[in-house]
Amino acid sequence: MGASLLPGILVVALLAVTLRVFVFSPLSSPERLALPDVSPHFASIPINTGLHGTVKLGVGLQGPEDVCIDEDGVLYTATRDGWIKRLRKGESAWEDWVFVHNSSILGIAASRHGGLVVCDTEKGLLIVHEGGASLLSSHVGKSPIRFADDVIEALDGNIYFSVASTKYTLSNWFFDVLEARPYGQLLKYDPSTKESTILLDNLAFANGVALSKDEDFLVVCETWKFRCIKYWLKGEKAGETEVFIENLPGGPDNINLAPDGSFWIALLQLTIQGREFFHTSKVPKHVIATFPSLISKVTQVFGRASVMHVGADGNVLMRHDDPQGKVCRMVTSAVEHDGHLYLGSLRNDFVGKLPLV
Ligand SMILES: [Ca+2]
Ligand SMILES: [Ca+2]
Repeated sequence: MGASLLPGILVVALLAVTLRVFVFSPLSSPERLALPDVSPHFASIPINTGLHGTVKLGVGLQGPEDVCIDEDGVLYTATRDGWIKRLRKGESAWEDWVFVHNSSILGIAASRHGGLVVCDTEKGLLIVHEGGASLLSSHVGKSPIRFADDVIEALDGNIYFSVASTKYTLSNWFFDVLEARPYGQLLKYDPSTKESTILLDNLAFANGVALSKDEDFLVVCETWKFRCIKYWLKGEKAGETEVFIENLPGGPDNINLAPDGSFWIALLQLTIQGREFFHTSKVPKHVIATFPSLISKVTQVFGRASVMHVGADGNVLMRHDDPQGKVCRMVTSAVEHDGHLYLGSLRNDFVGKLPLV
């Protein structure tokens, strides 16, 4: 009797799961994701354990996604508890600097006029000074700015920032990767008009933004296209785009200019070898989006950490990895300063400091 009931129960359970997946999946018509070719360019620079030499600056920080350093060498990060924290030169303890409001802060950049420009994934673009935070830009046209991700200020005062997704939010960002439809934007805030405008639309999860040393171009990362785009600001090609680097061995998160004009790009591991079908087939995408606890089972996005050092010409110079996430997990930002790399992460409880030798 019991044995004869079993197939029926299994069929009902299977139907219930199928129904749940297709009725409750938050994705609309996901696309198959084109995974990067394993380029010989990267094969010549093998995965290593270079990030194992990372020293932890402070523990107990909640997901310090981005880091930046001001003219005086003060290190800043924004943590999930709503604080912008800072670490002065020679000190060992992080100071609560300005309370913003909640866990929604991502990219930060030092402003030449003092303070920081800050991406708030719920409110838009903020300026943060000693006295507190105020809103610089909340709308582009009539649309509210949501999921601002990374920001950089140019010498002329213009502020460039990315919107990762106009559809999804920080808490369900991986749905944007699974849906694989481009909802990202590159925006420009002009302080003379106090308005934001769209420079580039239909980007694949627009993430890190960095200016070149001469500010003649900027680079914006497209996380799930495994590439970064160059957007010309000056010269004959002003307003045009071209590929800066592609087929990256991970999804680029934040990008930062190094003192010598090269760039550091933090990479997210969006796949696990052998489980690529979760990105290339449509049904598994709906399954993961319905049961998000599966994300860590089919990606190493929260585990392995990688940063790439790339020249101003887009050629790879070096990489540093923590393949098992032993010391650093999910590094989201790498900033070079004074012979060291400072590492932010949504998953670590410290900012990393890696000597560059
Ligand atoms: Ca930044
Ligand atoms: Ca980011």
